Amino acid sequence: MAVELVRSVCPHDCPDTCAIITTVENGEVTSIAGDRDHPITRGYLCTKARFYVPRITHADRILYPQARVGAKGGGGRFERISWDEALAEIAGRFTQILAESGGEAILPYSYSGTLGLVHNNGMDRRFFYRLGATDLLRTICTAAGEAGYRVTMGKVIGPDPEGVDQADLIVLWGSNVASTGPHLLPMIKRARQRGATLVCIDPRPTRSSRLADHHIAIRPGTDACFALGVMRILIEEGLYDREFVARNTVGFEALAEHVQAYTPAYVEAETGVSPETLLWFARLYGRHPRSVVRLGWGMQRYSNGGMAVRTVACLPALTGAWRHPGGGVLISNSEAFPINRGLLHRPELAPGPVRSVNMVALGQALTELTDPPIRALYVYNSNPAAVAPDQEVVRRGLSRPDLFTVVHEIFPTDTVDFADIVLPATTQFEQTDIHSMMGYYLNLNRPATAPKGEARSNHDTFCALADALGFEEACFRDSQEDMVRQAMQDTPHWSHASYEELVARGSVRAQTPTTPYVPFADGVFPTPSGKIELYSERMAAEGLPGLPTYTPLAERVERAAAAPYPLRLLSPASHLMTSSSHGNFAALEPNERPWLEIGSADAAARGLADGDPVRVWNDRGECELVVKLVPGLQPGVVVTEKARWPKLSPDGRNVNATTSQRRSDLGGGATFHENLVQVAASAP
Ligand SMILES: Nc1nc2c(c(=O)[nH]1)N[C@H]1C(S)=C(S)[C@@H](COP(=O)(O)OP(=O)(O)OC[C@H]3O[C@@H](n4cnc5c(=O)[nH]c(N)nc54)[C@H](O)[C@@H]3O)O[C@H]1N2
Ligand SMILES: Nc1nc2c(c(=O)[nH]1)N[C@H]1C(S)=C(S)[C@@H](COP(=O)(O)OP(=O)(O)OC[C@H]3O[C@@H](n4cnc5c(=O)[nH]c(N)nc54)[C@H](O)[C@@H]3O)O[C@H]1N2
Ligand code: SF4
Ligand SMILES: [Mo]
Repeated sequence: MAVELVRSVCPHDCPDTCAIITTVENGEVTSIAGDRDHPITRGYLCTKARFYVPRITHADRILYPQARVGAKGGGGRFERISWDEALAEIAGRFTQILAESGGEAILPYSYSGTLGLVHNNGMDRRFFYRLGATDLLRTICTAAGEAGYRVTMGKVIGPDPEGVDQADLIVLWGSNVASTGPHLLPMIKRARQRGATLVCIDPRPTRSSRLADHHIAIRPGTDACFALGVMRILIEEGLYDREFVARNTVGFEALAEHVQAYTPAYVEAETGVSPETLLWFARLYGRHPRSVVRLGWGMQRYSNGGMAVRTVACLPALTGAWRHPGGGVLISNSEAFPINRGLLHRPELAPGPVRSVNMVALGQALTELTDPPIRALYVYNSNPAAVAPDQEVVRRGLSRPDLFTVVHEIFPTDTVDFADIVLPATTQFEQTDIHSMMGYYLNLNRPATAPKGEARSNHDTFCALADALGFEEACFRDSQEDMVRQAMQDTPHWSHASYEELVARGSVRAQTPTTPYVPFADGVFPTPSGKIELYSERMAAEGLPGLPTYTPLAERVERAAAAPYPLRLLSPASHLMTSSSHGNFAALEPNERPWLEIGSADAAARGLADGDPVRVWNDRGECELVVKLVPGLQPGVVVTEKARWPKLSPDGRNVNATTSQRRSDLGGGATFHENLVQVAASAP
């Protein structure tokens, strides 16, 4: 028997980007394991990894191109067609639309099916630029927080994750790493063995809060208020690093004045956190400058989310946490050591300026946009019928008989049900790709097995479509390997890396003077002023608050008994899925149901017991869930998971039937957690 070990990378939307060793026997993948030698993976893969091998040969996989016959949206059937027929149909429809309405009548829709640079950041971008298609603003996940973080720090650059174990204080702030980025846990454990304290700031109990020394159950959407209250105490009690502040920040005097409004009483009224807890946390934070705040994306999925991140990002500037390895605020390192995106994307292929559509507002784009209306939608790496907000409107758009929809997928998702043409996609084990891991590493994925059926990768499909449309530019003939090389070409931090070295070692680390690297040690910050901006002139020039400021949520809870929607429904990441990916596997797990976590008082007020089916609704829509009593959950807050497969749910919908297309204050991000609903027992 021929046994081979191949290096793979987990492609799913997870900061950990595990380095995987794949065992291949007689050409088929038989098992996977985390790479023991990788300093971050350290041989561990999370619980979701058990789905990865069965996915490859699963009976439900889409293996051939298909064309829809009959109704859109689940009622129709699909018939097998050849790749040549599929490509000719797509090229023909696109050519007609280009001639009649222009490229802007075509909308790509993609996000995080794979995070690979080749299959999510390469030929696809070239293709849609060349077509002159409407530009998709990919805002559904991190846009608000990244925009907010940039205001304070200039770029999305944070501490080196490999320094986290040197911290004396670790704060998990709106971040459930035990589910959503578990490779931080061993680092946290090492820090705690040295005596570090772990605090979790999250409205609900989570797997992560259960590991923490202290859990601060903040009211959703009020983090900026809490952080400003902390700053007030730090300044009042002199618990800040005067020298660091003087040398590296702008706006301290104005901030010191401004935070006077954030009294403990006001903070308690807004956040629900008592003055004692506020004081305790502020002193803990102020007395432990060797600290890291691991900021998750949960707290920025609100109308005030950009400012919330901008505000929390000011905290380490006061204590000087940036001086220490691993210290500061760690939200992402996506801009720390950039790869050559320009060479991958080739924006110069565009025929001219084009309009943009924010992906959060897909529903509006498909139902309201004119001049030209969207006539063709091309979906890859995404499952909008499950993940996009305001699901009823999205479905209305996807159901339009005059919309030509292509969906390139591995599994028959809800979105596939709306396709005119379905294309079969490869899994990660059938393609070459390169992945950024936590900003600090590039990991190479090599094909372990031949594509199943007639599956084709995103890269190969866009090359074939470019050919069918007669695009003559040489860049449409680049191979997957060419793309890997181009990603590293002419980049300051990756010039030491080569394709050959990646093949030999699987992974390379960015060139940094030290490990862990301490960013900003030179005192230069990539903001307009060159310093950490406690006050931002640019924000003020845009008519926004120049100082970090708390603005209550737009979708406000009315505390009156007659309020129609008195509960805030959070829908964060589940433990067993990655967004909607693996939803078809998770649904088969014992005891797995679409849960609604609810606290004792809110359940009692509605006569609900554990396991009861409930209806959850607001003006936008409704979905059916099953009660899971969580006695420790604060009143007024209910929780479900972000993206179960609607078609595997009791009423064919998921939580996104209730979420809104409202955009955040900065960055045009999604506001999934802002969602107000009512809950009642389902009619029997
Ligand atoms: N297992 C698993 N892992 C995943 C994913 C998955 O679906 N499943 N998804 C991946 C993706 S796409 C992403 S973006 C990341 C997301 O992972 P995270 O960054 O952890 O983000 P969320 O899951 O949205 O929310 C994290 C926490 O924020 C809390 N939260 C909600 N509102 C607030 C608030 O106002 N303030 C505070 N302080 N906390 C709040 C939620 O209760 C939740 O526990 O995880 C990735 N990893
Ligand atoms: N209510 C609520 N909704 C949310 C969120 C929330 O917090 N609450 N979070 C949002 C967040 S953070 C995110 S990132 C989005 C994620 O939303 P999406 O980006 O849509 O991610 P997935 O749900 O994982 O769907 C990805 C799809 O791509 C397919 N795929 C995988 N690999 C490939 C490939 O190589 N080629 C092709 N063509 N397809 C492939 C997978 O089979 C899967 O169906 O969801 C958002 N939705
Ligand atoms: S989902 Fe995250 S932790 Fe799990 S295997 Fe993939 S990269 Fe690793
Ligand atoms: Mo995300």
